[in-house]
Amino acid sequence: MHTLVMGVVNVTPDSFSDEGMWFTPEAAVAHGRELLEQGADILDVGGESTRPGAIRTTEDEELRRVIPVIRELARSGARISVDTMRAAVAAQAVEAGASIVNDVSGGLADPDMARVVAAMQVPFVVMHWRGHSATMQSRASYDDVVSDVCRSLTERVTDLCGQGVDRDQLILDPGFGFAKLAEHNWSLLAHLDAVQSLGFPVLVGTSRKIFLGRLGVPEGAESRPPAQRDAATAATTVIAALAGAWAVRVHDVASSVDALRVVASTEAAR
Ligand code: PMM
Repeated sequence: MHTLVMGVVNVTPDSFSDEGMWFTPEAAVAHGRELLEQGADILDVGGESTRPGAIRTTEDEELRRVIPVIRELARSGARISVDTMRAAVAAQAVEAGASIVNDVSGGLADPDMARVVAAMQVPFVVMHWRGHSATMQSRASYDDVVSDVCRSLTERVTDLCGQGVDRDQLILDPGFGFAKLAEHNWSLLAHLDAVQSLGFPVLVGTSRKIFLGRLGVPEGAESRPPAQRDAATAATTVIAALAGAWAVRVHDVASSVDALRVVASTEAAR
């Protein structure tokens, strides 16, 4: 089965990776349509920035940002995931047409999330998470990042299933950049097979993240700006696809769609 492309539609003024370029609902909808034309299989609509150090958005503001965008994009037939840590936002988003809930906290940030997701019976992305963005980088310490992340994800699965979520709803994500240093991100990328072996679909979200912005940059020099990290992102898409990932979450859809064409053509010639 080929890897899907989930295009990012951030309706935020401060997302690190696209600097709030799609902040108005009209701009976000137009951007979502453009990503669909470029070959996105899913659009991931989010209204709260999770960049390292970010302060939380209120629930009302999050709803105000994402619901009109989801409603409009769903009307044109797009498969939509909502990127939220709030159960109330997840519920209203699904009502407005989203069919996947993508929670970077894996149900930890909101005690109601598991119940709501269980009741709605939609796929639920459970990402490895160690606390909110304001403080997460102080928690980037692991004995062995690959086995620690796999163990935490397994614990989340047990907890969520205990709260009524069906195993078949779950998609796992190792959480690149969330309480992770560059070395942790590279280890996880190198050992995606360990995450795959947990037996769930895997989502990989490396797109434009800071560890890619450090590539080829001397120590002490500025990282490359996010928009100059797309070739590196496409390379991680190839690695994810070869490891059997269910989907990649990317900002620049066109380059990852092309990267996946390379993988498919090579596989077909074997
Ligand atoms: N990364 C971001 C936001 N949401 N969701 C999942 N499942 N996995 C991720 O890695 C992830 C995410 C942060 O990136 P952005 O600010 O560019 O959206």
